[in-house]
Amino acid sequence: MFKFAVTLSLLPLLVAGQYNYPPPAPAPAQSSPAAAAAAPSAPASSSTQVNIDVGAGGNFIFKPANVTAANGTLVTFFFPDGAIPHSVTQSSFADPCTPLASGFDSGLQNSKQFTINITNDATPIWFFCKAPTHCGTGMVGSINAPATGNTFDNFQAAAVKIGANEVTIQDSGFASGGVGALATASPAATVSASPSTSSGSSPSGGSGSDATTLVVSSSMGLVALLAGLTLFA
Ligand SMILES: *[C@@H]1O[C@H](CO)[C@@H](O)[C@H](O)[C@H]1NC(C)=O
Ligand SMILES: *[C@@H]1O[C@H](CO)[C@@H](O)[C@H](O)[C@H]1NC(C)=O
Ligand SMILES: *[C@@H]1O[C@H](CO)[C@@H](O)[C@H](O)[C@H]1NC(C)=O
Ligand SMILES: [Cu+2]
Repeated sequence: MFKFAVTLSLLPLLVAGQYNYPPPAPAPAQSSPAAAAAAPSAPASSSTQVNIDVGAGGNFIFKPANVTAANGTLVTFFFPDGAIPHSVTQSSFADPCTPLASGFDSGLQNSKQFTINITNDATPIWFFCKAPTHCGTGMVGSINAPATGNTFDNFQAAAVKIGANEVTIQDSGFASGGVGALATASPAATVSASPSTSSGSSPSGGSGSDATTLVVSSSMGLVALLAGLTLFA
C-alpha cells in the first residue's frame, strides 16, 4: 500500500517529463522568426529605382554589374540600339552561365528596357547574358551579393573560368517569374534613358552603383545622388 502511494506520487513527475509540462512561457513563441517576419515593420512603399546598362559602351558587360536593392526596388535594364543583342537571364552562383529553373529571363533584346521587382533582398540574385560566348567572357551581374564568400567577384571569376566551354543557351524569349525578384512584363520599347551611361561608374559595380540609385520618394536620396555624381565629376 505504501509502495503504491509512492508510485502514484511520482506519476505527475513522469507525466511532466514525458509531455514537457508545464509548457514553456509564451514569450519565446512571440519572438519566433515567423512572428517577426509577419510583423508590419518593413515599409512596403519603398519606391526605389536602380538602372543597369546592358552592353554599356559596346562591351560585354552590365554597368553597374553588382548592386544593392531592397525589397520593392525596381531594377531596370537598358538594352542599347545596336547589332549585338544581349539578355538578362537569372542563374545561380554555382552555375553562372546556366539559366536558373523558374528564373527570370529577358530573352535576347535590342533597344528595349526590362524591369524586375526585388521581392527578397535577403537572397543574392545572380544573372548572365545568354548571347553565345558573352557569359564566358564575364558578362554577369549580381544583386545583393554578399561582401565575403560568394561575392560578385567570385561569381564573375567562375563565369570566366567556364570561358570557351560555355554551353550555348537556346533563346526562347521572355520568361516571367524569378527567385528573389519578379519579372512580370516582357521587355518594352525604351521610354527613358538610363542615367548611368554618363555616371562613369566602374564596370564591376562596387561604389559606382550608388550613383545610379534614385530614391524617388526622398529628397535626401536626390542629395545623395548629386553627392555621388559629384564624386565622379
Ligand atoms: C513590387 O512587388 C511588391 C511585392 O513584393 C509589390 O507590393 C509592389 O507593388 C511591386 N511593385 C511594382 C511596381 O510592381
Ligand atoms: C524582404 O522580403 C523577404 C521575403 O518576404 C524577407 O525575408 C526579408 O526579410 C525582407 N527584407 C527586409 C529588409 O524586410
Ligand atoms: C557587391 O555589392 C555588395 C552589396 O550588395 C557589396 O557588399 C560587395 O562588396 C560588392 N562586391 C563587389 C565585388 O563589388
Ligand atoms: Cu551579351
